[in-house]
Amino acid sequence: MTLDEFTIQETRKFPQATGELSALLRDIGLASKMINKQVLKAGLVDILGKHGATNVQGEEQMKLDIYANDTLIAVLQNSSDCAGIASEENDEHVCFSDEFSVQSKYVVLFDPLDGSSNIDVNAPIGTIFSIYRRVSEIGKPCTPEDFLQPGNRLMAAGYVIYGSSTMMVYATKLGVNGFTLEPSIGEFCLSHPDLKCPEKGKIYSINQGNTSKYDEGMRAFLNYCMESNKEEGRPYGHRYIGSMVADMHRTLIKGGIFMYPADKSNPKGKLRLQYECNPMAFLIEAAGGIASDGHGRILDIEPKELHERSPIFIGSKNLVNKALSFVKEGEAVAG
Ligand code: FDP
Repeated sequence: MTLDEFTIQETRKFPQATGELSALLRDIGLASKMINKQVLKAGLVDILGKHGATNVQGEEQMKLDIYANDTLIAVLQNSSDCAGIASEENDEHVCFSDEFSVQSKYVVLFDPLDGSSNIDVNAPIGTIFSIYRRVSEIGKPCTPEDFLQPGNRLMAAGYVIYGSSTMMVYATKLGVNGFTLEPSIGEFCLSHPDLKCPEKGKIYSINQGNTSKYDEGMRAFLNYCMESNKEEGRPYGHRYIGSMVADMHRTLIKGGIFMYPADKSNPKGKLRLQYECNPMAFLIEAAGGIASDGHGRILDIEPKELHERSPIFIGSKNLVNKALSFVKEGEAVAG
């Protein structure tokens, strides 16, 4: 079953549905096929490497980042299926003010090419997206409030991973499904129906090189993961690609925990709430896992600004709960 066929079937479950959400998922699928084409030949053409400009986060933009960003914006604007977008690569949101787009009830947020420091070394990278129902008046241009909604109001979210194969995985409240790109027909085909994150995981994923910058609780949890305990199957395996989409894809399929906690240099963590943490939290919760910032549910955070960051602990219930108990204990000891 192709992505298009699947989204149409899902829409039929809701007689009142207009098909707009399905259309948006298909648009994102189309844009990601275009991005995938460039990613595949990145080493052959002059598209690999740095662009020279710096984005709003102060990071150097890569050429492929810019291509991915422009492609998503162009596809979503041309289709008139959404009222506006916000991108990790743009300072402000963009409203689509043509007569059809303003009638749409949705806005889309995306990180066009996440894990971009992996581009030059041929490691997996990805696109992360979120779809919200707008809170502004339909028929008028979208407003900043449309993009500052908590994750618990998401309608759909997901990612595309450009890895050994290209996959699109997305979640709605109905569940999580994965589609693999079949290159000979250029279609995403349902390959991983009704994905569930294993309740018990045995893999921890974190930039362990930052250990000296973590607080007591975090360091104690890492020691717990590394300690031997036959009955509990420890030490746990450590895997870290350094590309959130790739680390999360493994966490979803195999179970485990992915963490980017606060540390001395990044008191709010590194990852962006609206572009990375919320969509992944929505997806992992829909798959039966949990996601916290160390104190509460990621999805319940009220965003204050478009590019804010959040610590994240996400994945299988057993490991996330265990990590949170260590973090809390560490905070209690520190007073
Ligand atoms: P990148 O800087 O390569 O774009 O948010 C960006 C991100 O990658 C995530 O994809 C990844 O999980 C994280 O940063 C890696 O950060 P560290 O290099 O600090 O581990």
